Amino acid sequence: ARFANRGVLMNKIGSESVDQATASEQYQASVERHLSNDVGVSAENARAAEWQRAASMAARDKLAERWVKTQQEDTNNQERRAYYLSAEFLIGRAMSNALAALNLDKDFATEMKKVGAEAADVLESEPDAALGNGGLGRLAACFLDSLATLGVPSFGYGIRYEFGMFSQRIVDGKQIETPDNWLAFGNPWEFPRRDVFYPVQYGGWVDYVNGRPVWTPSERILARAYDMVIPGHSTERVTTLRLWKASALEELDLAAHTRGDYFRAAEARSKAENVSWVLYPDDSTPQGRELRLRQEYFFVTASLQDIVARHLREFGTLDNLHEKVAIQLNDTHPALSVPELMRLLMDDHGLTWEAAWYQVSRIISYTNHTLMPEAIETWPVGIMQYLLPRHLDIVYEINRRFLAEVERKFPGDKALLSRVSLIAEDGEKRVRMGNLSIVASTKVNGVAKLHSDLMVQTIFSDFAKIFPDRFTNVTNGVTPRRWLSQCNPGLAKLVDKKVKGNWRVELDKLSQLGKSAEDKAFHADLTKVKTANKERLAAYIKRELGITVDPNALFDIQVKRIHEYKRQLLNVLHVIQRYREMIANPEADWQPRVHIFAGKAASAYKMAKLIIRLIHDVARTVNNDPRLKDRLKVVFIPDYRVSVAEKIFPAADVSEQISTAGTEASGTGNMKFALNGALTVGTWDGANIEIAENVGLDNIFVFGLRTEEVEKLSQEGYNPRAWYEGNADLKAVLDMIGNGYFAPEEPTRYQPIVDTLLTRDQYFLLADFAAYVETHRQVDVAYRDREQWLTKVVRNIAGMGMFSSDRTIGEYCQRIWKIKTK
Ligand code: HBZ
Repeated sequence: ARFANRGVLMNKIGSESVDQATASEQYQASVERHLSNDVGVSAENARAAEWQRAASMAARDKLAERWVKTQQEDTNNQERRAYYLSAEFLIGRAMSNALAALNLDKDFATEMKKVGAEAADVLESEPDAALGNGGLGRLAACFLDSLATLGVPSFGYGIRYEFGMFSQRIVDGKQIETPDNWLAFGNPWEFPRRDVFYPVQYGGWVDYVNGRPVWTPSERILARAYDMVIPGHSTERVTTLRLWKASALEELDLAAHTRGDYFRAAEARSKAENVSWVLYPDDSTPQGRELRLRQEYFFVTASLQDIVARHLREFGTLDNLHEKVAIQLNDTHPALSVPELMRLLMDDHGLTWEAAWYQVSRIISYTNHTLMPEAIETWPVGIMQYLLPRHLDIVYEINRRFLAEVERKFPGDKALLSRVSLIAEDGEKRVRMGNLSIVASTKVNGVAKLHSDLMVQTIFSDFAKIFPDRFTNVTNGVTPRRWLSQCNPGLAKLVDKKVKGNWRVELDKLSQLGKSAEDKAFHADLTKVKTANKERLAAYIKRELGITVDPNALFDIQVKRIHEYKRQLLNVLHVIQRYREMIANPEADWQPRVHIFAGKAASAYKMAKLIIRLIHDVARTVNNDPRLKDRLKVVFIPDYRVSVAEKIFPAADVSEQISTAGTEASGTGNMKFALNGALTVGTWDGANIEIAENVGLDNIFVFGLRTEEVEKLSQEGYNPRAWYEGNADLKAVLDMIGNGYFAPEEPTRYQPIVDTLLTRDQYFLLADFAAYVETHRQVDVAYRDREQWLTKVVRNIAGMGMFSSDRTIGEYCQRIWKIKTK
């Protein structure tokens, strides 16, 4: 049958053109073939998930052709490649994106109709690949999309976690984490590369034989490659995401098995596989667990061995490695790349220290994603000594040479030496992974202008003095394919009508919308699309939670990881204040609103979990108070993830981006909201500032303390209790929380929240409360003036051109990796 098919195919290729109709028939035939040959069910009996597998396998075949072609081109061209090393890739679903990239979305719909399956259900049955926590991981996924689309010779490297980000269930208002078994039904998108594997070694000791170091490890496992093809858009180019799975060197300890010791035999295997078993579900709070360090080294060494092997295959020498390889460290999680690449070059390939360092420092660059001191990675020297003794030696030697250089440049500054040292000596000795990354890097970048400025003024100010040319900014971006074209087809269609050129790959073209900013007919079209999107989200909320929300109300949305610095709690304070005002004056003409929250809390983060619970208790109280007549609703959407985000962003009227100024490195949700026509209520923080510059200050609601003001207040001695005493509304709101108004069955439930706010309020919620509430009054007024509001909406969309991850990747190519793009 296969050959018969091929005959048909050849005939068709032979004819004038393989036109769309033929490609369409081929795809449809391929889906049906996969359904019977690989999934093993008949079309009559297939369920949504089975069609999903068959349809994705058929798409994957097409991608494989592009993959082979791309690989061939890159091998032939011998241009520099970019390697993006990241512990996290938050991909989400692959299907819609693949179909769009292959231009098969219509054919897929036709085929599903033909066989009587519901296309939407089939797409919905795909599990998310949630191999990341939040912003950092999703950024990596957007970057892959842009690397492919820009045709950059590149690979992403990471870990094939068996279990990704936990699923969040809410029971009695409390978060319950359950394992994310995303591979339970197999992963139709991956290509296991059975011939690609590398040893990964841990432990043991280092001897010096004739002055040369010899590492004798005590443990050895394997890293096996699994590839996912990432398609580009409006191009046949793709990129590769190569993920490593840990496995035992031998599947079975045969000797133990023969002795009848089955437990011992299986033990080695499970111990080895442990390494890639689960994603650490902590966002912006690394914790020094040995398994995490094992994971970091695991994917670093496998990736670097792979890079070196590829280079040797292509060039036969390592002399020009630095000319052909650029490695980007996505935060410090892959920072062991520095000593590991040194080790590979010196110990395995015989380079001198100087020659190896020359290369390493031209290959590696580092992106920082946070200024929060508690989120900066350090590892106890003791754990490093035990797990990676050779690497610790190398780190010490890098440090010795580096500190000698600093001493030459800034003689006698002992305090400086101790601050920039790669080893922290106060208390338990620790390796500072940020410092290690900086010292070895060609470039170090932050992820938005403010963040990059603060980075060199605060946490890395000493390094900015030592290496003034090393620091730079590359403002984040998001892929307009997933975050507009695919998630908001209604709006995409309107944009298609108004904008000349391919905005999907040249997002700057959106600026053409500016001339329609005051066009009433366009406003009417936009309103239709937004209402339909809100209806869709309302239906989802109804289905998931049984809560009815009115699509005509203003949808005010905050979705992101739950973290004190992101201030979901400030949002809640405003909701309670609004509730108070409404019951005090129920007859007033209140703007109906739905306040939507979603996000996960790290499992050990008590305060974040308590905030989730408070949101639920406030929701219960407000949603059931008849005096409000449904004009105020509060909704917490559980299990926030990429596929849920795709339903949420298109439905927002107002986007909440309210972190304490100076704390949110960039934010990328802020960009997705604005791109989908929501207006931002935001602090002067992260990329909000650049969004304001691009959409115009009249079209965004900025409030609250600026970074300098926060700093000043802190210096002067911030006393939150004074703010509480000084504002009757604020006092009433906090008293309601503290008195158990929202938890009558357990009145002290939220005492810890009130206590931290009154005694410390580390993130200045009380200082920003009044301005925030006032800004929301202005939002209500602005929302009622429909034409004015829609003009602002258009100016937001029109101004989002620069926030494409294509622009971001273009800047990395030009300024950091020195790679040409088309
Ligand atoms: O990276 C986020 C920033 O908070 C956000 O502002 C920025 O837009 C985004 C992309 O640059 N940072 C993170 O998401 N950080 C982490 O996810 C993280 C995860 C594990 C860690 C440490 C940090 O151990």
